[in-house]
Parts: sequence; structure tokens; C-alpha cells
Amino acid sequence: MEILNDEYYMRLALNMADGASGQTGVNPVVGCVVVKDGRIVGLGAHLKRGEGHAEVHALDMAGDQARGATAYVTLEPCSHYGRTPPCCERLIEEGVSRVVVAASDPNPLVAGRGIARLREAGIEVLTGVLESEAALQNEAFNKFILTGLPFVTLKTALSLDGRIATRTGHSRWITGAAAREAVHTLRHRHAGIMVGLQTVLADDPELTTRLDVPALHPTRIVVDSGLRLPLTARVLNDAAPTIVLTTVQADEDRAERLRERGAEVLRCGDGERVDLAAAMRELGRRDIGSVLLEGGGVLNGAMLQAGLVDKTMLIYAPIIVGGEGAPSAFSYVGPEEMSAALRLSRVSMQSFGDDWCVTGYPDNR
Ligand code: AOF
Ligand code: ZN
Repeated sequence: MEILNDEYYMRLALNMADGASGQTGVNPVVGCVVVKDGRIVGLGAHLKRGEGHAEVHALDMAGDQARGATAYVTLEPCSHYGRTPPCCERLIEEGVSRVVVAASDPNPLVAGRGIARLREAGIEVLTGVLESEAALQNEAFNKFILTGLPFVTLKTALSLDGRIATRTGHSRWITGAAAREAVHTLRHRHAGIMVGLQTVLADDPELTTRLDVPALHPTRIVVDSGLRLPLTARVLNDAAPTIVLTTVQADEDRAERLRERGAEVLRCGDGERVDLAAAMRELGRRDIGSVLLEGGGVLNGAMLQAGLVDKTMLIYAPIIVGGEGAPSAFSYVGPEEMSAALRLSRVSMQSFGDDWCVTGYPDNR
């Protein structure tokens, strides 16, 4: 049995926020629980950008009972007039006497002002309850709001010897059904899914979210410097928007054909290859705040080498593929010295059936 204390209610608020993961666009996920005299009187989560903040939903539910209550909020209540009025003013108006906050809001429009405003109004504020969980939940928002760049998660299935296909190029399937299902949930939680042209040519994937429940489809992003994407490729169907990243050099007639198929063609860089850093800025400008990078090896390698990967999720199947020249999950020149190898921190492991997902954060110096 869980003990009733501040953490208990904050955990409930975090769970509600987590439920909305993937559906708030570049906004954070936020949960709020209002407790009066030992009784929950209001619950709320931010469900969609442009619509009510978590506090507003919870306070609407609490009504008069908010007076003298404690509000648990996973993110510092906002202090600015954005698409909605400031939550801290609403908490003050309703007469809430105590506010418990998990993480502060890095948004420069807020950044401590929400908490300061509540205190100034005489409300007791406790911060830092389950702070690391709350920060993890909004890791993409926390990056995007400060940099305008998407948070990139590199996800790949691979053999224990780091291969993503056999020496003949055969790749279906590396991991089992449980891991593949988890990948669809991951897609649901990202604004964009990015692959290289080679992956499209090899697998002709649709790159949509296939779950047993109604699901959101992220924008599909194909890196294709020479615009060789076949016009019949499944990524060009109308199941979701598609962006093709290419270079200034790419053929304009070919770009026009892709536009006719509904794709947006974005020229990033004037060299032979797509300027991936510039591409990330362009995606951010289009409000793509999180990207799931699904390979293949060359694009993975280029993104890692450019320091553009924030998080890696490597799903290892208990198999050894061997084979001279079998494609590697990270195909790039790499360092000379072992000490210069890319190191991950905050590493954790999770099992999906017989497969193991190793999650970590590259140290992008
Ligand atoms: C809160 N509670 O539930 C959320 C907050 O575009 P707007 O007007 O909705 O404002 C979005 C900003 O407000 C967002 O960048 C973040 O700083 C904060 N989000 N704040 O008090 C919420 N979603
Ligand atoms: Zn707010």
C-alpha cells in the first residue's frame, strides 16, 4: 500500500501527465491534483496545446472546494499570458493555500516567476517533490523550449554484435513482437520519425503508429540528399505528413514530383549531403519538438557524429549475426582511441520479451 503523503499525490499527477505524452505537441505534459481535508477534489492534465492547462481543469472540477486546498502540480504553474491566462493567478483567485511543485518551468517566460508570484501572494510553496521523474517526463520540452531544436531519440533494434541486418541485407525481424509493439508506442509519443533513404529503399516502411487503440501518427521525415525516393514509396501515402530533407543541389523537377505526392521538400545545406544540424533547426521551426531516429546505420552514425542525438534506445535481440560486412547499427568513421568512444550516461535497461532495451544519453561534448 502506498503511503498517503505529498509524493503519493504527486505520483498521481505525474501519471496523469504521462497519459498525455505525445499529444501536447511542443507543450509540456502536466498533471494537477487538488486535495482538500484529505479528499481529492480536483484532477486535471494538459491534453492539447492551445487548450486548458492542468491546473485549470483540476480547479474547474474542485470549484469552491479549492479554497484552503493543496494543489499538486508536476510543473511550476505558469505566470505568463500565453494561449491561456496564467495559472498562478488562477490558483491565487481560487484561494488555494498550499502548492506543491515537482519541477520548475525552464520556459524563459516563466522560469521561477510562477513560484515567486504564488509566494508573494502568501501561498505556501514546496518544490522539488519527485523532481527528477517530472524532468524526465518533459525532457523533450525542456530542450526545445530553450534551444528551438527537437529532442532526438535514436532507436534501433540490433544483434548482440551490433548488426542491423545479415551480410545479405536481410533484416526482418531482429527483435520480437513485444519490442516491436513498444516501438509503436514510442512513435505515438514523438512528433517526428526520421529515417535515411536506404531504409526506405530496403524496407519500404509506412512509418506510422500501429497500436490496438486509436493512435497519433508523427510526421515522417526522410533524409534523401539525391531525391531518389521512389514516388510509390509507402512513406508518401496520406496516413501522415511527410518531409523530405535534401540539399540545395537536388533536382527541382524531382522535388516538384514529390510535392505533388504531398511531401514537403526541405533543402538543408548546399553540399553533397544534407546538413543535419540545419535540418534540425528547420524541423524545430515547424514545431517538431521530438524526433525518433530509426536509422539505418549511416544516418545513425552521421547524427551521432554531429552530436545531434540526445538519447539512445538500443534494443538488443539475443542473437549474434556475424558475417563480414553485415551492416552495423552505427556506421561512421569513429575515433582512433578507445578513450574517445562515445560514452552514454544515465544508462538503464528494460526487457521486452527476450530482448533488452539499453537506454542512455550520449555525452555530446
Ligand atoms: C502550466 N500548466 O498545464 C502547462 C504549462 O501555449 P500555452 O499558452 O499553453 O503556454 C505554454 C507554456 O506554458 C509552455 O511553454 C510552458 O511554459 C507552460 N505550460 N504550464 O502551468 C500546464 N502546459
Ligand atoms: Zn498554466
